[in-house]
Amino acid sequence: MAKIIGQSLKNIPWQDKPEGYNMPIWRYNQNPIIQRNAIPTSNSIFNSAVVPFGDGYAGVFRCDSKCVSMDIFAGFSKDGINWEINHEPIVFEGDTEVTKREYRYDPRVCFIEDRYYITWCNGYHGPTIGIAYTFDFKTFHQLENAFLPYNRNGVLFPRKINGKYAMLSRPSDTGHTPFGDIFFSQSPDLEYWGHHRHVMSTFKDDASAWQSTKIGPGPVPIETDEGWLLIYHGVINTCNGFVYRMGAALLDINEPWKVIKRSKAYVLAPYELYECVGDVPNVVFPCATLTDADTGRIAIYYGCADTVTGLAFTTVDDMLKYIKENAF
Ligand code: BMA
Repeated sequence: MAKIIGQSLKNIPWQDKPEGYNMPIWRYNQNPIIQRNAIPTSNSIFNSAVVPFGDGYAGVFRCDSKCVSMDIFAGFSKDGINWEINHEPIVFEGDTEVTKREYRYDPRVCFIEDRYYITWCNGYHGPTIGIAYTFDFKTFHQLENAFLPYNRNGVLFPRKINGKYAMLSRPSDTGHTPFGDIFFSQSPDLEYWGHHRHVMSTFKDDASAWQSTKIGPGPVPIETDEGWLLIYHGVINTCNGFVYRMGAALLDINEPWKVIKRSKAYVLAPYELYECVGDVPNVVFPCATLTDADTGRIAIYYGCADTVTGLAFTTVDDMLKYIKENAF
């Protein structure tokens, strides 16, 4: 039995694996949990992140407006399934050069030490990684952008590693990025990032074609007694455009740029109608997990077809077994 190293979360959203199901991740049977028009101004609500907060949950949600302007909104839930999302986007305090909004999307939320950090794709003369923190999901303090443009998918580790804050990211371009590998960066203070290390690349041949165009980190990595469990997205370019699937890998606990094992088979792919049909078809895009260290349960929050938000379930044992069985 593998173990999650972390807190217990007795009220984690959960459904048992359906009888006879042979994939490591199964969907909530009432998906999608957040509809595209859950707030009055939204065209779509997807690629969003949640964390335990108080006796329930809080989250940061990507809501694209009916002008198709991308911004991030705070929200709250008692059960992790039914969400109340604020009708106004997050207002950040901080240096106005940095808080000046171009666009904001694809948030992640990570609790480190005493506060919640939000990272997101932040427009600053091109996409880069915005960072902010909050204690209460009411007041948000924005820090310096982590990198020069162009970068996307900045994902913090939930604790310092070798005395440094740590982040995964995916250097990119100004457009829809027809390339992309995952890198690891370290910082003494969450402002100055360096000691960059390559973590993993795409596969250019037939061995794992679903991740042949680009890959990017998804939810905050999950600490286990066998290494960091990383769930990520992988993309293939087809005659009808990009298809986004979910993959998984196990990273070394002290040197997370070293990949211990990586699955060549995807762990979740767009199969259901709400994943295959929407503003951008054929996209599953994971941005958050909730975990319960007592039971090994994992709840995954993911964007579906750039339109709605889905919930899915797995366990640390299911994931590690599948990664090992399907490793290169
Ligand atoms: C990526 C990001 C994601 C989006 C995905 C599919 O480049 O923009 O926000 O879900 O494309 O459109």
